Amino acid sequence: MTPATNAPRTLPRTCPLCEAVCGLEITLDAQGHVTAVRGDKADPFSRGFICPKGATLGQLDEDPDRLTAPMIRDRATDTWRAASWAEAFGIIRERMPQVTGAYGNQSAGLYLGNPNAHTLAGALYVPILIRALATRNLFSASTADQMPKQVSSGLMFGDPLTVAVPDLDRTDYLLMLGANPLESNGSLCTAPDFPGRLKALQQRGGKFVVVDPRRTRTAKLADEHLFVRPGSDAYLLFGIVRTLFAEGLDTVRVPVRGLEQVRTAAAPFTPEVVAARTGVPAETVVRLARELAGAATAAVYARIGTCTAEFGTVTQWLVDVINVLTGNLDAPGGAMFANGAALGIVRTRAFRLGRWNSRVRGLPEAMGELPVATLADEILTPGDGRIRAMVTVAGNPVLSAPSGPRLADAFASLEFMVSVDRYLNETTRYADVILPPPRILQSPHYDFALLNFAVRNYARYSRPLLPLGADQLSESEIMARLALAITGQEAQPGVDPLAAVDEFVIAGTLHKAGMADRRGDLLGENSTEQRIDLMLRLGPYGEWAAEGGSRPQARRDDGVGTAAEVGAAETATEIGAADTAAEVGVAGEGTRGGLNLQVLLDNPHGLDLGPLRPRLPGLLLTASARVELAPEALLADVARLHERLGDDAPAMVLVGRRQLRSNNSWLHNVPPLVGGSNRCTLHIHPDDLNRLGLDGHAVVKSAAGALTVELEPTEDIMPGVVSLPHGWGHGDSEQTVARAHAGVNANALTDDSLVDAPSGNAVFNGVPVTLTPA
Ligand SMILES: Nc1nc2c(c(=O)[nH]1)N[C@H]1C(S)=C(S)[C@@H](COP(=O)(O)OP(=O)(O)OC[C@H]3O[C@@H](n4cnc5c(=O)[nH]c(N)nc54)[C@H](O)[C@@H]3O)O[C@H]1N2
Ligand SMILES: Nc1nc2c(c(=O)[nH]1)N[C@H]1C(S)=C(S)[C@@H](COP(=O)(O)OP(=O)(O)OC[C@H]3O[C@@H](n4cnc5c(=O)[nH]c(N)nc54)[C@H](O)[C@@H]3O)O[C@H]1N2
Ligand code: SF4
Ligand SMILES: [Mo]
Repeated sequence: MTPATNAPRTLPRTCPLCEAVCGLEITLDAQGHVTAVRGDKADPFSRGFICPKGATLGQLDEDPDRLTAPMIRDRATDTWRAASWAEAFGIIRERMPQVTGAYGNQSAGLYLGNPNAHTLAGALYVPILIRALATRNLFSASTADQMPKQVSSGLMFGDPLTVAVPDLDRTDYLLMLGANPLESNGSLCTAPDFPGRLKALQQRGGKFVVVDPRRTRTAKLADEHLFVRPGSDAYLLFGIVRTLFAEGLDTVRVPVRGLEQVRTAAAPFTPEVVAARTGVPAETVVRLARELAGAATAAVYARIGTCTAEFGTVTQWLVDVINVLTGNLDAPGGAMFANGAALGIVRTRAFRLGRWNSRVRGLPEAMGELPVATLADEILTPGDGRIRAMVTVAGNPVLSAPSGPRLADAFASLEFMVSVDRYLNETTRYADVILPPPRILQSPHYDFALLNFAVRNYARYSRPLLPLGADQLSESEIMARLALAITGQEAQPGVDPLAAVDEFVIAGTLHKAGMADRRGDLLGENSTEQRIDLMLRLGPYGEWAAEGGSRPQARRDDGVGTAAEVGAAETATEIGAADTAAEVGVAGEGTRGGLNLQVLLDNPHGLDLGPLRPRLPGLLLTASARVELAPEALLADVARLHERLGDDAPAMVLVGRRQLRSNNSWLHNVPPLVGGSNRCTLHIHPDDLNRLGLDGHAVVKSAAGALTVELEPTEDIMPGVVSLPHGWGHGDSEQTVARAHAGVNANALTDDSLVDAPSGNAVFNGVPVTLTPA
């Protein structure tokens, strides 16, 4: 049971702050205040690892500036007051239907931020909100992040959630581009203690190479670091692909289609040609190809530095092309597919891209979402289908989306806006109503999304460590009530709206699995837990795996999908609710059966489910039942990539950087996390500093905007490149600590008119800028 606040105690709980999913041990005093946070040594996956953010989770959770009651803004005076839940939902129930009644469903927009990939509410209850809004104007942080990887995976494997991760603990050779896991702790590669895992790779005689325009902490640990010109990774990878073919080093071990088209596409990108564009010498390109092919096992891994770039999707595609050509896709020590324990969406049809397009710029839909880079256009451009009301959930796009200040103007012009958020911040300040979730430690936790991208199969469930207060709603219940309110409905007396959602999903899922009579078997102290129990039982390690939804037939049936996806528009952020379906038959392959909620409750420090196992071809959802090595949508962009070869490189370009003690925009109010090295400065090479006659501060100008920034000269960046962290710019914030360490909004410089063509993803890296003395 969820413990009552009574005595000092130490309890295990998963850290919800980043993709490393570390197990923590949290000590609470009798009043429920956090007195200590340590890494959980008994967790078989994270084995006691913790970072400075996890260690200060208590301070974050009890931040005096966090919102503890719903807030309502008076538009006339632009002032806020605390309100009851009844009043807050009452306003939404009145105003939202007025807007959608007058202008139609498309006049409502939804933006889902990053923490939705970490919260249970984001995974299980955001789908009901999406369904209630019934709008195509659906946006998320995914298109400022990993959408290129999902699009390339969708096109190659038939499912955008079938994302290959490096088999970190077994690989002999890792080529890592545009990632800095020593500070980020890893992404689309769930690996607690990523630094320790990299050191272990080296200790067992392996090698890892980092490609980054900055000499990061990860680059310093690496056996080799290569500077690369921002935005040019696709050229580098094509140079490797071409070399693999030219030297007969290609060893394809999985069923593929399109090998000859890839060979043809790669032909123009000789090591010499790509060297000129990337800054990586031709002989190094050749050597990388030989090393990748020659290593007993090898993996290429490319993350956000390469996603948020103009050729993001082509780059992500080439990563997996190399993994295929070197025989390392789906092989131990190579790039493999995790198998999360909770069954989610059972997809039955191959991924399709661009089923519809955005109204203003005609940008393609991907996974049911439109690019956040066109959100401001959709709000500001008059015409039918214009967005006039927004809901944001756990997002701060004014600081995180390209052309952030333009988005702020757009939000200011809305007729109505609701935000679900812990803080009154740069985005939520434009809302009419803010609905705050309770404390982190009052929320249950299961990583529905991230465990599908883990380097080991693993599961861990944490019950809330503290009960809800009388005046609090769980974030799950906020979603259920919000879904009702935006459609003008009110919870019926005596009906629990959250339980009603759960019953609907449970009944549908059981029916689909032909197990309608098993409702009474589900464990859990509430309907949310019963849903989790059902997802675990039907998942690949589950008690009911052989009987229910994860039978092979589930893949081939009528395309309706399980009720676990009821209401789930197929969004990337809903990766939470979704496992890739393909769990199919895995329970029969000697994995641990019998999993249910009780097993996880009995193992509160987490349960190891073994190393990654080969999953092809069963996982493939492509019509050809092969890996599509040369998707047409990507070959079209290769033509564009080729045309760009001749372009003059801009003299100075901007890239981002993540900081160990930040988390995008929202941890800057925790005193131990700001100051010292965690400041918003522009890294610049001393040669550039001198050449441009700069000192102290400079004005940085791009096509989108200008900022005055503090300069921090460092040899650890390529000449011709400057780097500014994102998530800062808290000058007007109500968060007192953050305001004192305000910094500037890097996304005042990034340009929402630029996107990666196939995925519509934002471009944050390689932005042309000029610098002048301040
Ligand atoms: N401490 C901390 N951890 C975080 C976050 C945080 O804000 N702070 N954010 C979380 C989130 S939301 C995510 S998505 C993950 C991201 O995790 P990572 O993908 O590891 O992200 P970064 O640390 O930003 O590393 C990206 C690297 O790409 C480099 N880069 C920039 N442009 C290029 C380019 O054109 N080519 C190449 N090859 N490299 C380039 C940058 O210099 C940078 O070192 O981190 C998560 N973890
Ligand atoms: N220039 C540049 N821009 C970038 C990036 C970059 O590398 N460079 N990285 C991009 C990436 S990878 C990402 S993921 C995006 C992030 O983009 P966003 O998700 O829009 O931004 P965050 O700063 O993560 O905002 C998270 C919000 O959620 C709130 N929050 C925290 N916990 C909870 C919770 O439990 N429930 C609710 N309801 N709210 C909560 C916080 O208060 C905050 O307002 O930024 C992108 N922007
Ligand atoms: S690495 Fe990530 S998950 Fe682990 S303690 Fe730090 S913030 Fe939490
Ligand atoms: Mo992200």
